[in-house]
Amino acid sequence: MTAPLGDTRTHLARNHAVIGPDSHVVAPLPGWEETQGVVLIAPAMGSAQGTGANGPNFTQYLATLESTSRSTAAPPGCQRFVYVLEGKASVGGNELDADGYAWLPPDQTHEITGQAGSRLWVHEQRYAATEVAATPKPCFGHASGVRAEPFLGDPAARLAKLLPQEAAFDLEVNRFTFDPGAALPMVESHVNEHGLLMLEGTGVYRLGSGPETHWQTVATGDAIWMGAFCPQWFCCFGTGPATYLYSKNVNRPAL
Ligand code: UGY
Ligand code: MN
Repeated sequence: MTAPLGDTRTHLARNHAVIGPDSHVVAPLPGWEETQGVVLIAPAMGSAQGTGANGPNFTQYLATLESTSRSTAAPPGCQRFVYVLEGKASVGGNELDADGYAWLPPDQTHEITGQAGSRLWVHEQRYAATEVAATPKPCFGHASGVRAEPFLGDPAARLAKLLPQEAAFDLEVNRFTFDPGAALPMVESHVNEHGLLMLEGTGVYRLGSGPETHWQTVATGDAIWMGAFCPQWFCCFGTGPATYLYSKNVNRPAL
């Protein structure tokens, strides 16, 4: 979806944001060698509002690889999740093709390289250690190997949780697929934040409440930040299914 000259689909609000591909500005990625990318979601979004509101507690970005691109670490104390959108990448010695993914624990050196033209979605977030479990070891998988379950009993809305459902993880990364006409069964509002990337299809997202309510048609490539308690609802429309990939902070006390 493009926007007319001087217009944009990008929308910033106090507790949510939509970043449309029409407003992407490609730049060298800090922490990566010879790699161009686009930061979709970052803590700086909070100050962009000028309201003193909290921004996101994580960063999500797109990386486009050259044959010489390389990264060896996330920022100190941060876990890293890498999802291959297109092409092939080698992450921590594991060869991943499209829809393959990797989770890397904080403060552990690793190497990421890949074929020229490959595109990665990267999520970085400070890891919150817990007394109940040790920090997990690196974890690798492919979306095709994860069973998608009906969401709250609806077989037309199917949720695949890519990371192990264990207390040691303070992060979920999920793939959510909706058939045309399928929707979230309610307007959710929860303490967890989300960072989302539309992988395929079209739909409408409702974000916020009251005078802040924003309805946005979304399509492949759109990114959305939903802050804590941001009311949220999605319905898929169009001729085919819609799938999005999203993060959720989990398993840690709210206080
Ligand atoms: O996991 C979730 O909270 C999910 N149901 N939210 C969403 O899709 N916006
Ligand atoms: Mn949610």
